[in-house]
Amino acid sequence: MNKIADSIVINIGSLVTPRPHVGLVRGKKMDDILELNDAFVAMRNGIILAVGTGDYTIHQGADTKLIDAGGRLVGPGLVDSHTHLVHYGSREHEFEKKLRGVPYLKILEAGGGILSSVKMTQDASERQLYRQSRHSLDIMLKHGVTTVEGKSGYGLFAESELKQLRVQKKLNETHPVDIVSTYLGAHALPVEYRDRRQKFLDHVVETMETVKKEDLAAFVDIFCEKGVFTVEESRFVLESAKKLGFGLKIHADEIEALGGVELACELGAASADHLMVITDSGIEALKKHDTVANILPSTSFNLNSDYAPARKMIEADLAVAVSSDYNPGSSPSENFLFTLNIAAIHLKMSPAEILNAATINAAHALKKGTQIGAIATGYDADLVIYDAKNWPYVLYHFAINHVKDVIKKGRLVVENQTIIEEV
Ligand code: IZC
Ligand code: ZN
Repeated sequence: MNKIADSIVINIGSLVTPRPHVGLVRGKKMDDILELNDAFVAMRNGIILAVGTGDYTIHQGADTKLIDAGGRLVGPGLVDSHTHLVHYGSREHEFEKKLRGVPYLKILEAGGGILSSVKMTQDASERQLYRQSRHSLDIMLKHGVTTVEGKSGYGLFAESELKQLRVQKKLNETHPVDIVSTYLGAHALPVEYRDRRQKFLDHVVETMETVKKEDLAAFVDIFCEKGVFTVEESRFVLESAKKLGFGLKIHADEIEALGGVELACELGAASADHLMVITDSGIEALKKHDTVANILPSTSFNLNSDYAPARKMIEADLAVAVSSDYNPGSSPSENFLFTLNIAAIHLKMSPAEILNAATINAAHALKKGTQIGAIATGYDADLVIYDAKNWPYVLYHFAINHVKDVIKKGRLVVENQTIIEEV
């Protein structure tokens, strides 16, 4: 086998990664990562060729480019596995209402919340959506995110749902960050369908068929929540998605626990997301399945609400991921590192647990755990060089962007906090 690299990151003071080729990382094992000092990463054709310590020269040929990490920290590209990336406008007009204590679901019930973003997104052109979302992706990349999941759900009806997903496809093709798309037509019930719920769900399933035909999404998701969609409605949508060959996700136990987590496990969903008010029965179900428990602590921070019981979940041997939930309502920030700061302070997760949660387990939540989420031979060469000496420092020194450089599929795309290469 050819051992000569296109490029090698050298002089890595501390390299941190989930242990290579471990699969989904559950329970106690989440507190274990691999740390190498004086390390290098050799890359060829966008893939990691070798990871080691000391002498790297067996991988060096006449044309090999050396990237000097200057003794800094290097980790895997971060995977943000739950966002509502593509939407138009923002919701600061509801911010004061929220601060005065009006609950999230009350704002939605009054036709605001998700439904105000729906109106803005329906009215926006593809170009407007592309520009706003591209700006968000730039911020994410500069904060170390190299793969992001993005949901539709601000169109509700076929035309604008497909518009969102097409914009996302174009972004995926034209931006260094990889985007995994999820169809979330069942994000809210349009006001005009309040007395015809099943009719709307039929429309969601019909749209799903077009999404499949045009290959616009890998996953289907639903907002299973009191006042939004019931468990039975979720079953109808997710079973239809499964028949069409989609991977499954669910928004569950965010405000009230209805049984969405148990449903996700029964149907073999890749992840169940939110879980702020998860019950013992939900934890039992996740224990027996490979459905990833995807926690979104920025949302708890922003809504000033409960945090998912991460410690209890890890003690129960679950596989936990952490995501930003970036969206214009409950989590309006693309700063994934800040999400990880919150995971440390409020979820009380250890630095090692957070690294596994934001890389390999997040990758498994996207069914990509054998391709991204670790610095290991054969994985995509997605790396972050931090202006820091060690990983705990990044979590401790909060609300700061410690990312210096980002390498995506072997190419330097962020240098000194500036995006230098487009696709
Ligand atoms: O726009 O409020 N929770 N969906 C479910 C969201 C939050 C996004 C939003
Ligand atoms: Zn969400």
